[in-house]
Amino acid sequence: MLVPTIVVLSSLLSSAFAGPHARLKHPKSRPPKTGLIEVLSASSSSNVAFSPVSVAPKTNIFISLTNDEAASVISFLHNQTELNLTAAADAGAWDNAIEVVDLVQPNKTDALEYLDNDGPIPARYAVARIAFGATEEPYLQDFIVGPLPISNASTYESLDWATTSGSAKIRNYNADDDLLTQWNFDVTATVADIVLDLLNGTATGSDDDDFDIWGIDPLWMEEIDGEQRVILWNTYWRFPSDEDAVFDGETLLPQGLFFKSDITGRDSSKWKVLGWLYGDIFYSTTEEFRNAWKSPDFIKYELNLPGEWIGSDQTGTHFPADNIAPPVAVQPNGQRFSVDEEQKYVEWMDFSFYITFTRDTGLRLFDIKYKGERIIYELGLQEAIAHYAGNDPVQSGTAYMDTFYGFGPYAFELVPGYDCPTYSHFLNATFHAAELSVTHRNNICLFESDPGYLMQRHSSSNYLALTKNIVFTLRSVSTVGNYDYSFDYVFALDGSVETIVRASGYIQSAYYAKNNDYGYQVHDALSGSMHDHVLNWKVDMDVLGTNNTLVKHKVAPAVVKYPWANKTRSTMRLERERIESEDDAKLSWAQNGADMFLVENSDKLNKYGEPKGFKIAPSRGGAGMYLTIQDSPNLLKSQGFAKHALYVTKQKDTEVRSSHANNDYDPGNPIIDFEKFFNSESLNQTDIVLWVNLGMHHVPHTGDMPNTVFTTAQSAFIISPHNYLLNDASRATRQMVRIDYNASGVQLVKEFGGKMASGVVNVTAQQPNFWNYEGDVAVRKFPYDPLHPFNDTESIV
Ligand SMILES: *[C@@H]1O[C@H](CO)[C@@H](O)[C@H](O)[C@H]1NC(C)=O
Ligand SMILES: *[C@@H]1O[C@H](CO)[C@@H](O)[C@H](O)[C@H]1NC(C)=O
Ligand SMILES: *[C@@H]1O[C@H](CO)[C@@H](O)[C@H](O)[C@H]1NC(C)=O
Ligand SMILES: *[C@@H]1O[C@H](CO)[C@@H](O)[C@H](O)[C@H]1NC(C)=O
Ligand SMILES: *[C@@H]1O[C@H](CO)[C@@H](O)[C@H](O)[C@H]1NC(C)=O
Ligand SMILES: *[C@@H]1O[C@H](CO)[C@@H](O)[C@H](O)[C@H]1NC(C)=O
Ligand SMILES: *[C@@H]1O[C@H](CO)[C@@H](O)[C@H](O)[C@H]1NC(C)=O
Ligand SMILES: *[C@@H]1O[C@H](CO)[C@@H](O)[C@H](O)[C@H]1NC(C)=O
Ligand SMILES: *[C@@H]1O[C@H](CO)[C@@H](O)[C@H](O)[C@H]1NC(C)=O
Ligand SMILES: *[C@@H]1O[C@H](CO)[C@@H](O)[C@H](O)[C@H]1NC(C)=O
Ligand SMILES: *[C@@H]1O[C@H](CO)[C@@H](O)[C@H](O)[C@H]1NC(C)=O
Ligand SMILES: *[C@@H]1O[C@H](CO)[C@@H](O)[C@H](O)[C@H]1NC(C)=O
Ligand SMILES: [Cu+2]
Repeated sequence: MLVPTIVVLSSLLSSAFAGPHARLKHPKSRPPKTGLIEVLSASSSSNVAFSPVSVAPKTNIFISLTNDEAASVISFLHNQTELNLTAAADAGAWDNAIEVVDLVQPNKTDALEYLDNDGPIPARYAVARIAFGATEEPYLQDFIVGPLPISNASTYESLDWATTSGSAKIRNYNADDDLLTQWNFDVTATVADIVLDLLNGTATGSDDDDFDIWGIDPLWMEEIDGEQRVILWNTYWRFPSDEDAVFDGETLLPQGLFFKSDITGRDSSKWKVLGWLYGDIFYSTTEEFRNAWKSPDFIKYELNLPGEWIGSDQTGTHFPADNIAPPVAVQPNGQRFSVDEEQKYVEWMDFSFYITFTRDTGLRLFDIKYKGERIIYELGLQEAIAHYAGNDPVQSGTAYMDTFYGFGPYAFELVPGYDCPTYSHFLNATFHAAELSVTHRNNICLFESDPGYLMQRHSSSNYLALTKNIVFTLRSVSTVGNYDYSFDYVFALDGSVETIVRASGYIQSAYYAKNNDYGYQVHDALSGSMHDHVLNWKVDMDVLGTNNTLVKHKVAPAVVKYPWANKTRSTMRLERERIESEDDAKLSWAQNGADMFLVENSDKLNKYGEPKGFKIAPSRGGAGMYLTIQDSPNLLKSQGFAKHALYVTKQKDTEVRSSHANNDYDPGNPIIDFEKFFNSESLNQTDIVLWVNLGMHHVPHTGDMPNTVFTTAQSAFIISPHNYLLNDASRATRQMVRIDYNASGVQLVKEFGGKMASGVVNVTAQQPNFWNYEGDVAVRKFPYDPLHPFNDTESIV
């Protein structure tokens, strides 16, 4: 294909002051050269056909376990008689069973040897998370299994070196789901008349129950009579009514009645009810509660009932002209990035990277290269906290650590035309849990788009120079229970990489009674329970090698005496500081954006003597980056990564993640306590890792009903070249135009070989077919029968 040539006009005399752009005080307008004829011909472009299929330069050593690998690990473990495993499909609370199998990412030194120095390919290892139920003291433990493929050389051992506690084991104080469900019904039965009177419904375990019963997460440990007891506060949630049944808005239907249980041990006959709460009044026995309820001055509160308000369908008078199709994006002349689907490797413009996917944290990126140089070794979510508050114990006691539930299992298929442009390139992802390998079809999308503003523009009375802004996005969305987290990694032509999280879905709300200090009333008997979201990312940057330093360049007020003035002057100046020790490495974004944080390689100077680096900065949201509650009684020692906006530590193969999916079982004795990463090590020109938080203080208001909207519920950070190149890298794009003009009109249109979209696009043919939505594919691993997958749209953790 020929690149279109440039419009050439015969030149006319120029006028320095003409047109609407003569607004500079002292315009330095140079007349265009007379007689100029500018032709950029097709020969200036390479006409080699672009291939949207690439071949990864190296095997993706980070790629998820294959189904066969997972199956062989599971088979291998079942052969270890001392583990006494039961097939997950048959396992109950008193059995040992494999919960999750995933890749142990290779150690960085081995990975770099392979990637950079033609070293050997690192051996693959799996982690198997096993629930040990066949004991009075149930626990979970991670084992490292390998090398893969399984051979006589393969072994398994506790994955202790990837912990800070020294042991990959954690106690499970809540192993008996079935007993707990029965317990809840039994407790409710003792007050069935009161529940019917106050809440107008029943919870007995039958199909026509009105209420679901659940409560705090994580469980509490409380010292009672000198003994550590396991405490659960529960509340009643109403099921959405039949007519609204498709909407799972149960978290909008808290009922305001709470009970406290001591559920210590595995014998539920020894469990106890420790009290009731209604209308902000605590009753320490069921009898006390009953007597109060019988008394004439007992105050009853309004019912929080389901209805149309729970649904998210279009409602009310629609907007004018809204029956007309809105604009759509198209990719008129084909895909401009390339993908190696098998290796999950992507190239776009100056960037390349590898993708992987895990059960705990979903999508992750490795070896992000820019202009052929690695800039980020690893970029991925670590943990997502949602910490609530309220006048009731369930809201006060809720602090989800969502990797416990996992981002992988809930990263469902995306909908073209809605989640991603119809022309997106979709990828599948697989995770292995409960001895199933589940493939989410089309749950990752890649697409280029025009963000709707230019990369660059300038104009004078003589010319305009305009550069298009085309960005490349990698997206996946995880619906963890009531919330939908959308994750974007956005690459830009100027060398920036932006990490964005957005939240939508149903809020978890609170009963309204006496709850005004913890949120707004958002429906008849409902309070939007205030909460903090903190999502932690590992950002292992490598700027021109692994020896890097985090520096803080302060935009600081100063009073300065200059030789050219007799009086001092109030001014500002640039103050450079180095973060040279882990002792100084718990950081926050300065007020008024006064601190610029840069990851630089102090040994690699540009030609002006400035170290080459990348800046890291918040780029969206900014309504909260760390927990308001700095000493959470729910999270205890598991919130170490969420107390500041960002952290920097020395890279260690033993410090792989800032959190662990099993910390939630016993947050006071976590497997990984991030605080323990800090031990005064030098951060001066060494391999450093940034741990960056995104989030928000979410105080839901009526605009969150029935679902939170992405527009305000978003947060992001951006990494961008800083004295790294000698100019703005986006100058390399051809998608720009210069228009020279004077009072006689346009004198020159200069283009650079970029094509305007051409041809006819049949947008009808691009309409998505929503009937193609298929859900997941699952393959049972034990016994393993890869030829008989089955469909399962239910999430499996
Ligand atoms: C505009 O520029 C052209 C080319 O230099 C020149 O011929 C023409 O006279 C100019 N017009 C005015 C109004 O200056
Ligand atoms: C486990 O044992 C079974 C039966 O002895 C054998 O067929 C299978 O190959 C073994 N699996 C592994 C991974 O060693
Ligand atoms: C093995 O597990 C079963 C339950 O699956 C249990 O009954 C049995 O006692 C366990 N055996 C040993 C030796 O722990
Ligand atoms: C594994 O060990 C068995 C028994 O010792 C032996 O027969 C077999 O050849 C070995 N396999 C490999 C791959 O070394
Ligand atoms: C209570 O429930 C009954 C049966 O479902 C229903 O008929 C009645 O309208 C409800 N009362 C209130 C106040 O909602
Ligand atoms: C995704 O999975 C489906 C179903 O297994 C398969 O047909 C399709 O080829 C896969 N797509 C990619 C890009 O791997
Ligand atoms: C990093 O710095 C250390 C000493 O500060 C030096 O020994 C090492 O060679 C450097 N590594 C690289 C890759 O430059
Ligand atoms: C400072 O003040 C003295 C006395 O008024 C004057 O001579 C001198 O020029 C001043 N210096 C500057 C830098 O303005
Ligand atoms: C990876 O690093 C850990 C911690 O240093 C070490 O215990 C482990 O053996 C290493 N793994 C491999 C495959 O070398
Ligand atoms: C930190 O590294 C820089 C650049 O290599 C060096 O100039 C400086 O002396 C180092 N600081 C310390 C405390 O070692
Ligand atoms: C556009 O596509 C639609 C749907 O595929 C098709 O029915 C229609 O004929 C196409 N129109 C043109 C002009 O090609
Ligand atoms: C999975 O679902 C597809 C589409 O509904 C259906 O054609 C296929 O038979 C199902 N496969 C199994 C094993 O149920
Ligand atoms: Cu929220």
